[in-house]
Amino acid sequence: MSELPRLAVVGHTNAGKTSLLRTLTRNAQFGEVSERPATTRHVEAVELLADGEPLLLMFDTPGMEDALGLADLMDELAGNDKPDGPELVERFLASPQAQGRFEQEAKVLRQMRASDAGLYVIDARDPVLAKFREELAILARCARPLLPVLNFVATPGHRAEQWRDMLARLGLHAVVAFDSVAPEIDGERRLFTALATLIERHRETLSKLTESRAAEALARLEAGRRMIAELLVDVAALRVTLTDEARELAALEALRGQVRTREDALVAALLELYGFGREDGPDVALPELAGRWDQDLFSAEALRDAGVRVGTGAAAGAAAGMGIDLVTGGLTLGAAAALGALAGGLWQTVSHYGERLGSRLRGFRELTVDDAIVRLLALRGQRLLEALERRGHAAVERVSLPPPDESSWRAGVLPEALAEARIHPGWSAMAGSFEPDAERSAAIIALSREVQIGRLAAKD
Ligand SMILES: Nc1nc2c(ncn2[C@@H]2O[C@H](COP(=O)(O)OP(=O)(O)O)[C@@H](O)[C@H]2O)c(=O)[nH]1
Ligand SMILES: [Mg+2]
Repeated sequence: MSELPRLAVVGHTNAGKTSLLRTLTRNAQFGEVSERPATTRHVEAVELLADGEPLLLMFDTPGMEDALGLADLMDELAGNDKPDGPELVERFLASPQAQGRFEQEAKVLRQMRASDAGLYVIDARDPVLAKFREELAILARCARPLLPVLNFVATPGHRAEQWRDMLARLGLHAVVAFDSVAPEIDGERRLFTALATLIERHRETLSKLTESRAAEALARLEAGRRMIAELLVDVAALRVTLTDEARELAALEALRGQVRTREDALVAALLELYGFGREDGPDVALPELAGRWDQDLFSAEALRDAGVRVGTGAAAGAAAGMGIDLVTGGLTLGAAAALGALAGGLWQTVSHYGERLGSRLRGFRELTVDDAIVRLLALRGQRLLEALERRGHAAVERVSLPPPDESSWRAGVLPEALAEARIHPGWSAMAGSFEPDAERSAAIIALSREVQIGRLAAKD
């Protein structure tokens, strides 16, 4: 195989160099990230893979800390014989100061010389100061193309425009905005496309990298949508027969527990799919989620906040999360509502209905999970998927869910595939009688197309 393109990631301390590499490699564990200055002291290499094949070699470098001091030294070293950029850089690297006071800077320049190009990472919140101009002037002496990357552009009050203006004045017109904590969906593509124009020699490799990583991203999203669809089928198909009257409350609770566990498994699987929290294991995957996710799936608040409307007749039952499917004709909606209330632990209601309920609940009954809960599961899954799509691996805060947006899941007719699942108890992987078949797979595929996130809105 031909030699890989080599890319030095350079810039001021704390600009987000290591963070950028975390996000590009989709590895939240890469390097060490900190708000303290100079956490990266050595050059660290990392490969960027596409389809398992390394296509780009990137180097994390220490921050440039004293550009003004180094500029003075270089002026001194230049003397009167006007060396060109690379000559002057070599002269500096051979000087004693390159082992001493400017050791960090020397590592950066050496890596620039050994690379095909540099990514110059900028904290776009910083005011455009003279020291940055000096830094860029020094880097330019390495005679390597430099692509400025504006980081922190998702932070309000950033100064991206001033930076673009300053960079243009220095002759740097190809500039990309890429926030490593909240990158735009096509941010990576734009970054590598710009890079490909700067490194002509490796244009093909870089476009291959861009294409296969875009394909991978799409495959990941499709897999995520299918995981959500599979959960919906599992839950919709699930039915539990109540045989022991004395234990129906326990059966309700057990069923709810099963559904909660199933949702936890989805969360863990999605986190793993997107390369988050993998090493933490599924047990602690949930605490990565902030805010609303803490709401219990079966709480009325969760339904209300997600905007799931519940028909008035079934309100009490739906709020408690269980619908009752009639197998024998003995139950009325009123009784269903009452049993729902019972599940919700409203004991006054129980005593109120008590006697009548008891006699009416006799015989075969089946518990299924209410449509409202299925809607809620779809909405929560969709929102998590959206959050993961937008999350960079440099992010250190817990996953927070985007605000809910309009969605077909909230109200209206549920997809046909769910109605199918309802009449196929064997389709639920949560049931003892699990019997997957081709129809189940087809239902999951059909359903996955109903799982929508912003990125797809324009396409599907
Ligand atoms: N909000 C936000 N924080 C970031 C971003 N990039 C880096 N950080 C944070 O800024 C700090 C410095 O980042 P780091 O990658 O260590 O910078 P480096 O010294 O250039 O390698 C860390 O606390 C990061 O979590 C970003 O795009 N947005
Ligand atoms: Mg670093």
